[in-house]
Amino acid sequence: MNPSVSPFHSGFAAIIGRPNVGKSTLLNRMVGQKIAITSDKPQTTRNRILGIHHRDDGQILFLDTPGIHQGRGRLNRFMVDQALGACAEVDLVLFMVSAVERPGTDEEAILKHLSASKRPVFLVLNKIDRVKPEQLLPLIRDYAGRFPFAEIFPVSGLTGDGVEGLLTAICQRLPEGPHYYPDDMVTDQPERFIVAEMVREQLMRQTHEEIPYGAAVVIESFDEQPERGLVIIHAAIMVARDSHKGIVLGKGGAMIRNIGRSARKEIERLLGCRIYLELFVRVQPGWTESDRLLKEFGYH
Ligand SMILES: Nc1nc2c(ncn2[C@@H]2O[C@H](COP(=O)(O)OP(=O)(O)OP(=O)(O)O)[C@@H](O)[C@H]2O)c(=O)[nH]1
Ligand SMILES: [Mg+2]
Repeated sequence: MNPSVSPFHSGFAAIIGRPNVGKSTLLNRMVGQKIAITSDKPQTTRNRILGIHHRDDGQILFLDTPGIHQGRGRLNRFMVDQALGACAEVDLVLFMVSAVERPGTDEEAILKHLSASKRPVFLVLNKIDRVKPEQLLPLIRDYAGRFPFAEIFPVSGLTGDGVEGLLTAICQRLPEGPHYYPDDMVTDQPERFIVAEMVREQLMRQTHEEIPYGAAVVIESFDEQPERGLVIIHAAIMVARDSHKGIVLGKGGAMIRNIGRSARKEIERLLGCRIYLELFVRVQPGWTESDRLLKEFGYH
């Protein structure tokens, strides 16, 4: 970092939007490291996740949030509260939409909330790699007619197109401020949390229908053995029904072995050492509606 650059800008930017528009993919790109899990299924992210972008002229503290949706139940309510609550605590809101779809009632509802929050809002039109340039302009006009966006950025979190310009503009909008975090820190999430998320990512990616939505992952032990260059992790996959247990285990244990193998590779990349990962499945009927269990599984 170049200490002679001044002034230094720093502050918070929340990324909000419907599920599956690409918020976590963009967060990972802006942070330069995978800290948030992603999948092609909606409602992948469940917690607010801090990701830090460092640059010579500033530090941007991003809050990735769960997709805002109409789902009922306590877990869903927790997720939407996380997202809407984030808007109240930041300097800037990035409202992300998919360039592939027209705005719908979900977008309208979110914009209504943003009108009340009084923060400057950037429109981030994501997935532009999937549309022709001539399709973008009408969409931009449509959104610009619905809300007084401070700025509008077409980007692709997948290819990185447009992301540098977005980062520069965000930094310029932030107030002058200190280095809140050391230069080598990309998130404040504990390693155990990210590890549990990486197991859950594979559940999101490899299981179907209601199973990933009724699953949570709890790290039961995390035993670092630096002399062997090894971390031994025991994690429990909580499922909502007896019938889900057999599906997560798979025929002869094939499914849980695949989940474990894929998660282990990601965790080894994250922690930079060998991992021994042991997975179990436990049935916890109705956990998504129990305040006590939601809290126990990290949703509080
Ligand atoms: N083509 C394309 N796909 C993208 C882009 N960004 C994200 N995706 C894909 O969109 C899907 C959803 O991405 P996520 O980053 O998990 O979306 P999210 O908004 O965080 O979703 P929730 O956490 O469920 O709210 C994944 O399959 C991504 O690979 C993009 O710029 N272009
Ligand atoms: Mg997400």
